[in-house]
Amino acid sequence: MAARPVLAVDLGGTKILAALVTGATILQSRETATDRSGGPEAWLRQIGALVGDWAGEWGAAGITVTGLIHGDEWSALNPGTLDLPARYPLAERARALLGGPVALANDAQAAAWGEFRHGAGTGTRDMVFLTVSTGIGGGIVAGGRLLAGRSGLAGHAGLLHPLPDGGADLFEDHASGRWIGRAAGQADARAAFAALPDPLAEEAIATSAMRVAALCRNLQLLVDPELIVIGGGVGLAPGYLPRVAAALSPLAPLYRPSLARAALGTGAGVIGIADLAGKARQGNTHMEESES
Ligand code: ADP
Ligand code: BMX
Repeated sequence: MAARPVLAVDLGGTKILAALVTGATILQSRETATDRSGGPEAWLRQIGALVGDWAGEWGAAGITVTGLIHGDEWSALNPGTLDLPARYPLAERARALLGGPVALANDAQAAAWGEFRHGAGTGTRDMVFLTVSTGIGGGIVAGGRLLAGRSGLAGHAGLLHPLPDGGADLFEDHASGRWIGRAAGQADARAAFAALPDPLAEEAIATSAMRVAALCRNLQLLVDPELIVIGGGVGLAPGYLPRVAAALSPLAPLYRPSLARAALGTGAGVIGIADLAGKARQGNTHMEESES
């Protein structure tokens, strides 16, 4: 008998997306705005309200979140992206909410896995995924394995320090969707894109794209992936990826990243965590599994 779908949730700094997923197919999905001033209990209640009437329709569950997943615990690394208490016991609370084990992963790592398994990264062995969204997240697949790293940090490109003497400054605070909204004098990045060709919006979006291009260049030197896949609300917005690509075009081929738009679009995270949760259901609880 075919396995039942996986209940997959992607909790970001701006939106919560819940879906029933089989393989690369999103059978149903629902979305709500993240209650940014609430806390983890409020966000779990939001998830409960989104998925409550799907009870009985799924056979495994996974939640992917902005922030650090280390074992069973969830912490913010940049509270500006989403503020939550350190070492929140997400595995235990999610299990209580959904009534069974719940696979967990960072949102960009899960999206990297989704794009590798079913999206733009199919057929590669080494790829990097970047989400340009509320913050900027990253995930690395190397040799067909999703890297979590020693503590779950692997791929956290948005937390790079932009300048050696920049103190606590973080890269994403100079390029993310939150930054674009502020720099463009708009409510958020979506409004900045809608305001184009307003010069302030144009400058903010172009500057973000130029900085993300520099990030891609550095990632190429560190990982030398076959592909850098770009997703997230800003990364997928019309005109953003072409601006990043244009900034990279003068580079010599050795250093120039191959860019691709996330083929799974905004569904990369839920498709990735669904795959990881499906592996866990089969008794393969190790989250950094190779494709086989
Ligand atoms: P999350 O960060 O919760 O995963 P998103 O990937 O949607 O959510 O990223 C949110 C950011 O993307 C916000 O800054 C938002 O304004 C921006 N954004 C969302 N949709 C669009 C769009 N269609 N065009 C431009 N920017 C968008
Ligand atoms: C931040 C960090 C990452 C996350 C990335 C993208 C927090 C709360 N989040 O760098 O873990 O992957 O933002 O998150 O520290 P998003 O909400 O923009 O998708």
